[in-house]
Amino acid sequence: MAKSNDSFQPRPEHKFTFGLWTVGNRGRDPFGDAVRPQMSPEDRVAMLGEVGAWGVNLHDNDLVPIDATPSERDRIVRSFKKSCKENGIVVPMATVNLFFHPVFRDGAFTANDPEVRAYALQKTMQAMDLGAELGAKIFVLWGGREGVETDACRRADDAVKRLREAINYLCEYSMDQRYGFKLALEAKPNEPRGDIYMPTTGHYLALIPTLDHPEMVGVNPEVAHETMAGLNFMHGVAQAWEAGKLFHIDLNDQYPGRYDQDLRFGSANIKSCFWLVKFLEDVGYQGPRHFDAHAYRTEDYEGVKDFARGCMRTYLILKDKAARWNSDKEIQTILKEISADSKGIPKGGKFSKKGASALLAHSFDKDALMEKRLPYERLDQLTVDILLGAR
Ligand code: GLT
Ligand code: MN
Ligand code: MN
Repeated sequence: MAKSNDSFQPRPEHKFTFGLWTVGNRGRDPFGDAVRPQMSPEDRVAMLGEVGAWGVNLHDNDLVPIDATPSERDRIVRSFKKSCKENGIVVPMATVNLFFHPVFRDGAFTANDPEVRAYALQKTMQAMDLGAELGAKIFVLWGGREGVETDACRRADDAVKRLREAINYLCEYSMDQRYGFKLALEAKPNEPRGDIYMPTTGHYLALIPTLDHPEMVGVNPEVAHETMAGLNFMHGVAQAWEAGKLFHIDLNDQYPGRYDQDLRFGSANIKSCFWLVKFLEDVGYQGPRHFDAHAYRTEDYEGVKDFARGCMRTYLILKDKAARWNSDKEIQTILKEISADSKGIPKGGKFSKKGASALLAHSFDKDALMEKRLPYERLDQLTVDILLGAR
């Protein structure tokens, strides 16, 4: 119920995480150069500690440059671990960058050149080594370059087969090394490719049961990506949750029909973000709340802190609103009424011959059914009242 503003302070149990690439984002876009200076990974970790985050996630090359020697790598990792420890920051998730280097111009696991595919596997295994060393248990795969501008380049079902083969391989590697990773697959419909394979979370949910180790693999849905596809994000999340596949989540915000904006959580569609937070809290999602977003290009690093604090604060405000919604008497009464049971009517449920005969024999009073009110206007307005602080 009504809580003091202190309840909007992030605490470790909220499991708020940020990508190293998010707070370190320098504001480069396809048309303009960086607006913020480079910040070391150690300083980014210190910033996350300062704003009250619980953890940091990273791609291999957010930390270790792609051409680092083994001894450079070890030195970098040592220093990073030290700064995580000093700032009380954990690393729950790691991932691999298979999109930045030009070698991935035709994709990584789905590229036509078998040598590129092999390099992508090697790079991912090394990123898994790095993640495991930092204590990560979730490994995200976002196939940003796995797509096409022209479908002349390959058969789309061959791409699916190549992707499956790569994921199977990586599951075996994780088991062989006893890393205990759960793989979380992240969908996106387009950008940077014209079309990306596995454009939505639903596509990945359909791929997973066809893998050799489906129990190891789930999804990492991102608000912005499903919104770009014009979908109801929470519905996708709910389906993933119901299937036991919500291994991770990328929170941010996005206006539909635009480039991938990765806006501060809750800055564009408060109402959809509310339903999302309410869903996650209602079902008791225990994974990290990861913000894959970045500050406006107009900000300096003080503004990046405002951005990071804002993501967490909005989540906690919406969590509080969800608790108010759940304990609102009028809302609860409406909810009870709209799904009230009419006694003595045969139902569907689990099939039985007897039940089916009873159902077939029953005569339904459609007019009476139409008399039952469905006051969704009122229900929605009550939601809006709560969100706008009028209730
Ligand atoms: C990149 C992308 C994100 C992915 C990251 C993981 S990298 O920033 O836009 O959506 O989650 O590879
Ligand atoms: Mn993401
Ligand atoms: Mn994004």
